[in-house]
Amino acid sequence: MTDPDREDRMTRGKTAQRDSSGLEELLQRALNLLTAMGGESSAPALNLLSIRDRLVTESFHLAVLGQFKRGKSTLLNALLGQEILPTSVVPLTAIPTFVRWGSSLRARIVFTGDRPVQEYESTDGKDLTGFLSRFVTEEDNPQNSLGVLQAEVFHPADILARGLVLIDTPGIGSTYQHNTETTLNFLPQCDAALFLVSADPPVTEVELAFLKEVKRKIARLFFIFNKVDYLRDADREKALAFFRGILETEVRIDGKIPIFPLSARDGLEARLNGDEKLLAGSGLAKVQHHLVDFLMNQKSKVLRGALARKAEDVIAQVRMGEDLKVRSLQMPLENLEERLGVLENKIGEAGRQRITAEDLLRGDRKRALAMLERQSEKLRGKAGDYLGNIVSAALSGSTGGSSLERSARRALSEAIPGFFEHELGDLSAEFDRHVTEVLRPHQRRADDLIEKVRKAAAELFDVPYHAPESSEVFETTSQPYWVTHKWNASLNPVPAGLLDWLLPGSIKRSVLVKRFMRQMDDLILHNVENLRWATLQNLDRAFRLFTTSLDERLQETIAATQGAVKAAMARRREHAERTADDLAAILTRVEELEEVMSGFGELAG
Ligand SMILES: Nc1nc2c(ncn2[C@@H]2O[C@H](COP(=O)(O)OP(=O)(O)OP(=O)(O)O)[C@@H](O)[C@H]2O)c(=O)[nH]1
Ligand SMILES: [Mg+2]
Repeated sequence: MTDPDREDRMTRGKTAQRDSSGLEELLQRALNLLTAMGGESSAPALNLLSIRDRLVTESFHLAVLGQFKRGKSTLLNALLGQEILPTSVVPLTAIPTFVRWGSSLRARIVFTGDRPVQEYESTDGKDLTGFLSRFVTEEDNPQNSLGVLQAEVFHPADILARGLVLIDTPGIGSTYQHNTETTLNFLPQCDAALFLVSADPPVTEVELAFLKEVKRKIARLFFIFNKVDYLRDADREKALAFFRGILETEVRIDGKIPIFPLSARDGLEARLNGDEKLLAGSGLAKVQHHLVDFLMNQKSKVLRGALARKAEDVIAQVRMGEDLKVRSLQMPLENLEERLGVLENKIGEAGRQRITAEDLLRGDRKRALAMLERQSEKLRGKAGDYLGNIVSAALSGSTGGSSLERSARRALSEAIPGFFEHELGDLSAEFDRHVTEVLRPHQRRADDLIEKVRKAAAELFDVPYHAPESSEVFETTSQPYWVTHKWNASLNPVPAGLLDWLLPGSIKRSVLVKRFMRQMDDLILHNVENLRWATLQNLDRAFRLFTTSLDERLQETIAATQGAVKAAMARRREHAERTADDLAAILTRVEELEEVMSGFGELAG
C-alpha cells in the first residue's frame, strides 16, 4: 500500500536536497575558478565561503508553546517517535530544550558561569530522559537552582535532518511564574511556533494573554488543539469552533487559520508501535506533513534563493573586474589614463560622501543612546512600583522582626530575576526593531554609493553593468545585529538587620520598612544599570558592524574597478609582448564566469 502523503514528502525532500547540492556544486565551481585566477583568499572568495557556510549551517527554530500540561513535550516525543523529553501530570518542563539532528542519541547541558558542560550519550531513550530530567524539570531543578543556560538533545529522527530545530518550552500559567518568564524571554529566538491548546481545561485568560504576547513576537504561528481523544466527534467540532471564535474575537487572528486537531498521546503510541491506523486517527501525520515539512521547505527555498542571488552578485563583481581588464588591454594607453583619472575622481567623491554618511550615522547612534537612557529611567520607575508592591505586601504583616524581613527578602529575590529577564527581552526586541529601522536608510545610501562607483566604471570603460539584486539588508536578518542575553539578575544578599530586636515594636517596624525600601532601590539601580549596559553593548556592536561592513564593501568595489584597470595597465607596460595572450586567457575566464553567474541566476529564480 502506498501513502501519497509520504511519497509527496519524499519527493519534496529530494528536490530540496538536489537544489541545495546544486547550489553547493556551483559555489565550489565558482571557488575553483577564483583559485585558478589566483584569488583564493580574495574578498569575493571569502564571500562565497561564507555563503556556503550559511547554506550548510542554516537552521529553523520551531518552538512548541502553550499553557502548562497541554502536552507540548508529548507532542515533541511523538514527532521524534520516541519518548525522550520528560512528561508528567504536574507542571514539568522548566528549561527550553533544543532538539537538533545528530547521528546518535545524546544530550548536552550548558550552564551559566564556569560550570563545565555536561554531555550524556546513550542508545536507550529512557536513560537519556532520566539524565535530562535532572536538569530541565521543575521537580529536580526547582527555580533553575543548577543554573542551566541551555539544554540540547541530538536525535537521528528524519524530521530533524534538514536543519529543523524543535524546541520544547516551559508551560506558562502554572504556579511557577518564573517558567512563564523564561518562555516569554525566549520568544525572539523562534522562527515559528506551534501553539498548543486543549479541551481540558478549556482556554484560559492567562493563555489568551500569553497568546497576544506571542503574536507580537512570532510572525508564523500554527494552532494545535490537543487531547481530542477526550472528546466525542460531535463535541470535537463544537470545541474547535469555540476556540476558533475566541481566536478571532479576542486575539484578532484570522478565523480561517487552520487549527489541527490532535491526540499527541495516541500519536506517540502509534509511532512507538508502528500502528498506521492509530497514527492517521491521531492527527499527528497531518501536523507533521502540513506544518513541519511545509515550514522547512518554505524557509530553505527562500534561503537558497537569497544565497544564490548573493553569489551571483559576488561573481558579477569579479566578472566586472575581468571585463575592465579586457578593456584596459585593448584601449589606447592615453585614452585609458584619461578615463582612469575620471574614475579616480568618482572614487574620491564617494569617499567624501562616505564621511558625510558616517556623520549621519553618528547622529542616529547618539539618538539611540538617548532613547536607551529614557527607557532605563522609565524602567527604574516601573521596577520601583512593581517590586515596591511586592515588598509592601510581604511587609504588611502585623509584627516587625527578622522573620518578616526574611519573607520580604525572599519575595524580592524571587521577583527580581523574572521581572528583569522579561524587561530585557522586551527592551531587546524594541531596540532590535529600532536599529533595523534606523539603519535601513543608511543601508540604501551605502548601496547607492557603491553602485555609483561601479556604474561609473562600467560607463567609462564601456563594459556590461549588473545591478546587484541582493541588498545587504537581507544579510542582517540572518546575522542578527542583536544578541539576546540570558539575564543574570544582580541579587546582592540583602543584609539582615542587627538592631531590630533592640527597638520597640512600632519603631522597629518603621525602621525595617525604610531600610528595606532603601535596599530595594539599590537593587533596582544595580539591575537597571546591568540591563542598560547589556543593551548599550548590543547597540554599539550593531553600529560598528554596519560601518565596518560598509567600508569593506567600498574597498572591495574600488579593488574590483580601479584596481583591475591599474593592474592591467601595469602588466601591459611591463609585458607588452604578452598582451594578446593575456587577453585570450581573460576572455576564456569571462566566459566561465558568465556561465557560473547565470547558473546562480537560475537557482535564484
Ligand atoms: N489524553 C491525553 N493526554 C495527553 C495528550 N497529550 C499529553 N497528554 C498528557 O498530558 C500530561 C501533560 O503532558 P506533557 O507533555 O508533560 O505536557 P507539557 O505541556 O509539556 O507540560 P509542561 O512541561 O508542564 O508545560 C501528561 O500526562 C500526558 O500524558 C493527549 O493527546 N491526550
Ligand atoms: Mg513539558
